[in-house]
Amino acid sequence: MNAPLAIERDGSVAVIMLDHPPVNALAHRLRTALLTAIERLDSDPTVQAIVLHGAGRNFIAGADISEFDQPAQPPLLNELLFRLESCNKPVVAALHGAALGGGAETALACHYRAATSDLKIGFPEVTLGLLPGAGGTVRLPRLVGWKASLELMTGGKPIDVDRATAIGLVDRRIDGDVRAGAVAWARELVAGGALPRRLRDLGAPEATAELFAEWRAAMPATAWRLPAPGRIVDALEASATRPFDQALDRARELFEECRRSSESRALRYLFFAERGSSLDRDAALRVESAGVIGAGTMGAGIAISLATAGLAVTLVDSKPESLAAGLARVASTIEGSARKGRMTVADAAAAVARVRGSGDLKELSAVDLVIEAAFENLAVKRGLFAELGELCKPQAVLATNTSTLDVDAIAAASGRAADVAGMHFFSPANIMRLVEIVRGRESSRATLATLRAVTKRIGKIGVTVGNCYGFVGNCMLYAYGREKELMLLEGSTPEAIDRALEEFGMAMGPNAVGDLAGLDIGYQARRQWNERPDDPRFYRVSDRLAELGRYGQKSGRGFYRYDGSDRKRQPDPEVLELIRAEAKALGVAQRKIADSEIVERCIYALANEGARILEEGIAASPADIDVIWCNGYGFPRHRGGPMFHADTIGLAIVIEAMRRYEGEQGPQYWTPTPLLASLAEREGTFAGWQAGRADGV
Ligand code: T1G
Repeated sequence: MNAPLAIERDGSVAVIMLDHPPVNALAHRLRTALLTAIERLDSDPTVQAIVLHGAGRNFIAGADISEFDQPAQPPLLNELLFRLESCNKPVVAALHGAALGGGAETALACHYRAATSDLKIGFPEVTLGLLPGAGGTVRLPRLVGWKASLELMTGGKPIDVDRATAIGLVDRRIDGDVRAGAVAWARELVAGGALPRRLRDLGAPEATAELFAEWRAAMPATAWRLPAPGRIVDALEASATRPFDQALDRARELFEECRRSSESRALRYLFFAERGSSLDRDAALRVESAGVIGAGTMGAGIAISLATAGLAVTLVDSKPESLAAGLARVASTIEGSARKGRMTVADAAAAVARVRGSGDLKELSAVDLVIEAAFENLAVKRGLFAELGELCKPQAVLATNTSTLDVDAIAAASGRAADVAGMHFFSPANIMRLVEIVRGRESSRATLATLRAVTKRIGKIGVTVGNCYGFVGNCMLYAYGREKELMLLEGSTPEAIDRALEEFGMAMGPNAVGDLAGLDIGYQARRQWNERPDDPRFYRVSDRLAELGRYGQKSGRGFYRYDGSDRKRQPDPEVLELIRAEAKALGVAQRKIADSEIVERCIYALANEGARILEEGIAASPADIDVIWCNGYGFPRHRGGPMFHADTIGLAIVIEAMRRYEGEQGPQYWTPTPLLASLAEREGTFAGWQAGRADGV
């Protein structure tokens, strides 16, 4: 294993070049080597200044997140940064790429900070349920003040070099070779007799007594569901009211409280789960051009994602008016991103220019990748893939965006099934991060690796899943939705169910989601499902609403009314009457249903269905299921996903509740999946089961 850093001399300036792939995370071995290097250079009389720089694309991506579940090993980052800041000669941070979390705190412990244009500096700890625990809460306010510190740390979003320079976090922008620029600057500093500038020597800026109380009051209610945001404010407040070292001690205490929380464990679990299995880069084919078939909402969204990531895109639609509308949507959406500051105007113009329209499939003969997003009908898709199989070049990968149809049936029509797989985007495709990559029976390794690589390149999370009805996400959605539909008939209401699940942390309750997606869409899909349970109560209310033309937001009425100018959902007495009438017709007894039952039945139904999907090999791991539900269905990230959550509750407790519902509801839906039952029996967890499989146990 190579050394995690190297010392390079440039005359009287010594450069510490961190080299700890893939992102220079401050793992134990890097901290140890860095401490040794600092002590050596600080005591070397021939060294007049030190530059700290990172090899690769990043400065330092932060502490090593994987170390937080193990006992901390000295030197702790706090100690290391105290020693770095204590150097008796100027230390210049040469920043590029990511300088995040502990990486930003390391930059703060340096005396001077230079950065290139690709800098992304910030404090994302809050997204991991943590807080900056290595001095950031004490040093940062001394440099940029309280408001910027509160924004950066409770928001967690990195900033670029211009913003960092504007607030004083970066002293000097260097375009081009930041290492060389920093070395030249270090020489200037030495020549000018500049001394080390230590933030710990500065007093904390004045803070009004109300500042932190006002900040707390302004934080959204959802921020208080997590341990970190409030504790970040506490840590910063301690910096305003206590001497440096005591404030640092307080920050460490608060950090430890966060680190031990189940929310932080869940968020750190997801961080690695979302980076999943290896990208199999060696097998991936090169993709620089793509064709998208179908210029509707999904096709345009997919085209936007591809073009924004730098791919040349040919958007094909046989209807000129649909194509024109699709191209207009692509342009307006990308230009809108520039207006919102998400990309530069120049980048937006370049992305729009990368998308061209055509009415002729033959224009796709030379593209590297085709993504079909045509009408959700098997005959239509099979016809298209038969043509694509003929006209596309041999190395092209052919993907279908189907959400419910059999990928194998579509692949077979192409005559080259090895080149075909599913690429199930979630709507809106340019926003939602999740893509289910559906493995067909004959999908080759190259095809799957190529789709994984393209998904990563367009900034999304690709999860490879098996080919069954609804794949993983929508298959589990039926179990979740089934329970809420049954509880409507049993006496609950759309607003009670949505409120209970939103309080649990779901981004949106299932009835509101149905109204958003369109109740007609679900209605059509259920008609095509040949394994639909033989139960007249199954999605009875959703079906009745769709049959009445109450499709949801698009028709102004669904589970809710959307009359107001703000289009906010309003309870609708007519819906309650309809539900009661259906319940009466079905002979379903009415009762009051507690929030706890609503959450248990919907969430445990997910875990049980997830266990079945694992047993059948449709999902490769519980973590894949959790990534799908947290990125495609709004499952609360601080609970880790349905499988992680079930582990956290305890499978024995989950099974006990399921047995209770089995007694009340009957065995049709509540018989525990054998895997779940056996794990509960031996007090196991889904995570432990997966680890055992990984070890080949
Ligand atoms: N620790 C451990 N591994 C990390 C890591 C980290 N901080 N960051 C990335 N990796 C791994 C990742 O798992 C993947 O591994 C590979 O690097 C490439 O990652 C003390 C408490 C830097 C913007 O939250 O945001 O510091 O899959 O695919 O798209 O107070 O990684 O290859 O095996 O994301 O180019 C705070 C997290 C930590 C930053 C690069 N820092 N990382 O994006 O690559 S807490 C963060 C990122 C902390 C201090 C506090 C991104 C990136 P594998 P990738 P990328």
